Amino acid sequence: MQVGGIAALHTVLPRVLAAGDSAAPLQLTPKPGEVNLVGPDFPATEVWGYNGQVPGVPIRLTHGQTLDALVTNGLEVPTAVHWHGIRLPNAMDGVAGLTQPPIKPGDSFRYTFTPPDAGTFWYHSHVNAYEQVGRGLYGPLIIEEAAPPKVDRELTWMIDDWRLLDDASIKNDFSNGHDRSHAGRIGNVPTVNGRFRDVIEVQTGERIRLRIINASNARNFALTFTDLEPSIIAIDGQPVTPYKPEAEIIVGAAGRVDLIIDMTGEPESLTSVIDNFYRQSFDLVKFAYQKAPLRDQAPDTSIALAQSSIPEPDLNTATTHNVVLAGGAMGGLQQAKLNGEWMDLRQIARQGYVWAMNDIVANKPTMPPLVEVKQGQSVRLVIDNQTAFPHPMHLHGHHMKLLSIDGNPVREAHWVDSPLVMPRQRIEVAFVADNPGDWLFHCHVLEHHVAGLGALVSIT
Ligand SMILES: [Cu+2]
Repeated sequence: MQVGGIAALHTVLPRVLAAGDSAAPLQLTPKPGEVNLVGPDFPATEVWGYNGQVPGVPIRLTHGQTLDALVTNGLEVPTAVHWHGIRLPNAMDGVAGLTQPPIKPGDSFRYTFTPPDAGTFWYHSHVNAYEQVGRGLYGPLIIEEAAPPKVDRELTWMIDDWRLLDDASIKNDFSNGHDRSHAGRIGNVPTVNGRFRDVIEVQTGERIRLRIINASNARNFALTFTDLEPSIIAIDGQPVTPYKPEAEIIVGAAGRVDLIIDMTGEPESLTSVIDNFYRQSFDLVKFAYQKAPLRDQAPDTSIALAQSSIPEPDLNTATTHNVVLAGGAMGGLQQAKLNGEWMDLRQIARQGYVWAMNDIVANKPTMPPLVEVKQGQSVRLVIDNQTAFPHPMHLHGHHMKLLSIDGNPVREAHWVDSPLVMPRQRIEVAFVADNPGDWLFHCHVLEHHVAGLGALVSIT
């Protein structure tokens, strides 16, 4: 293994600042492109990407800066952009058919908002997302803290997996019946920033901040860093008291984790980052240490982020809503309501749906709300996964405080926007419904969402 300079440019996403209050808007064009995902022995893969790249053009702002993006649709199908995890005005949320009309081919839509929180976020298509995200329409959205922890280097990893044929082309079987009713579209080529089995150069003694963003349609990750001991400093973009996890680091579909890693390996050694969420574990990526160490000992500066300013829910006055996730293969769902009519599962499945939330199958963006509250009300959701599959449950426009799992309080209640609810698990979250509008609440396994696992939270 030849280990050269420290550059490793392909893993350090270039810095692109969206225009603030002065210049022209950032031009964001979803369009076809070609990316070599698998490596030099394979042809490039035809993808859809923002400005033709995968991941899409990186957007970095400093906290308080306004995002101003002009999205011009360079595809032959309608699209829209959702800014995942940002507490933004409803009209900017990018859910076609709910918060805006779809952007037709050749048309433009201008998104402007000022993200209220620093952190690690992402943006992605929200029109036929199971196909558009699956073809590569996603990018990182980083809001920098005013005073971030001091590190030697910052890396952003957008992790994804692709279902590719032998010629490295994308298998065109989006949202097939099996994916809808089982674990979603799990691919055969996991990538980091659009590269399979990448090797990232590091230096002994180096301190790295690693922002991991899971852009997969369906794949969840459980990562170990072999002999390294990363500290988790943020989950879903929001700060947590730094801690070293005892087990794997779970990054569910759509989830994010920020880590501080002190590179403690020997010069010229290799360290694997291993996933073992599913039965077969694999090396996602490798670190390759350079010959020259950077320093002997890890720095002793603080790695904690400033606390978030999201309003705390009042659990004494919160309204409680039970949310039962049901359906899918081996789920035992007998019947549910589709278009307001009770039907048995066979009738529902004939129309392509297999999941229900509180017995209701989501089949269009506008539906009677699952939760309807006045602005400012504290809301507690008890999410009960009665299915045989994990579901990352994403609430738009808000962060929710994760309080308990199966009745046991979590070690530190923390903010989430896409908590992964494991099979037969029950989690409790709470939030202040302070952002008016109709917001999607849905499973971020994109095949599950299109097969009925979604609902609306309406705040007036
Ligand atoms: Cu799901």
